[in-house]
Amino acid sequence: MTTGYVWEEIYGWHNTGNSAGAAPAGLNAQPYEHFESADSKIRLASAIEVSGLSKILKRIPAIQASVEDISLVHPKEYIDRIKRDSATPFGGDAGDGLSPFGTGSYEIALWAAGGAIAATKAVVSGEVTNAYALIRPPGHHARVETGMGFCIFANAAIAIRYAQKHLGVKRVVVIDWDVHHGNGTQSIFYADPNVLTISIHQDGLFPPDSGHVTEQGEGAGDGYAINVPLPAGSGNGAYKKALEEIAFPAIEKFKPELIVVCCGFDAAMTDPLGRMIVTATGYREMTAALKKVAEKVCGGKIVMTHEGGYSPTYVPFCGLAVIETLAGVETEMKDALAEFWDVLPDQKLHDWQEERIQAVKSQLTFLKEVGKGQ
Ligand code: 9RB
Ligand code: ZN
Repeated sequence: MTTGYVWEEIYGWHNTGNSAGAAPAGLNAQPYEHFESADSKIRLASAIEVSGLSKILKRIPAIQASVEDISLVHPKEYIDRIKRDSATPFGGDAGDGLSPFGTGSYEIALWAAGGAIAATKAVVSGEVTNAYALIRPPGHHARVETGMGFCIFANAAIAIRYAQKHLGVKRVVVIDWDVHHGNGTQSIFYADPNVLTISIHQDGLFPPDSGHVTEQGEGAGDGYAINVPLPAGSGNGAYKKALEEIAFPAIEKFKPELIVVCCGFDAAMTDPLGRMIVTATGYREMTAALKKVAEKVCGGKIVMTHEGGYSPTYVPFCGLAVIETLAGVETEMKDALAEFWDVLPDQKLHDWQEERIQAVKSQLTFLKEVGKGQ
């Protein structure tokens, strides 16, 4: 069993510039770093080296995705616009005014999508059992015609379309446990019954008015989108329950050939953008449980693509926990905060969280309809 790992130094060079976090900086707010800076990613990559984990992983070199690859999801006009703005000294914005990028980010975004493709190729070919693509800029908010929410190209969706076109893969499940709704990925596959998208997110966080239980797909894809909006404050118990009650039965019913995880760490404690309290231990358990399901349905084939997660000090512990678990090892680099945060009373599943999960489950046509997805 081998775990693949993608990381390229150039991902750290994607420049989101100055803002006051996510808000614009100016006379109203003193300029500071943008939340989606390179810090949490660079520090995770560093922890992977210093812990010794990188010696156990199989390093997969990213490729730069071609325009043809990106065109599997995005129209030429959008790709051209990003290329043009990225070539200017000031860069541009991917589309929603919240997704700034600097000079050269077009090429870096090609490397990010190509990192997801390379990881997918390695898993599908059997070169590795599973893989983690630590890529940047993120992708799960990017829609066909536009970037949004710090995302430029839809990395995971592009890799899935690539696998369908070139690698003989047909049926894929995307599970998105970033704290925000995976709206971009969902919209790309909304009418597609071959890709089941599952997003577990903080209810109503971002994008606004998105990720409701009622969004379940359309046309031939009706039933093949699942949304689990959890109340703010959810922790390890609620996330574990959402996986066990909804995501895992859906995966077992759908029987994918490959599972793609849009892996954000912004549902973690101390994330500045999320209000959840998942710990590194929680991420470790979620990954271990998912691995078991994947072994049952698709030979353990899991590709994870990195999404959000903005705590520079805690993301490394969470990322290590996930990648160690994918690889079936534990390093000596331990979450120093586990003794405080794993035992918070709110890590236990609360009644209102369980009620929400059961209410979501009861509304999902995919889990209701016998025979669908077979
Ligand atoms: C602003 C708004 C946000 C808030 C959160 C994200 C998270 C992305 C992520 C992106 C943009 C709105 C500043 C709405 O981590 N995805 O995984 N921006 N939010 N209006 N305004 C003015
Ligand atoms: Zn996020």
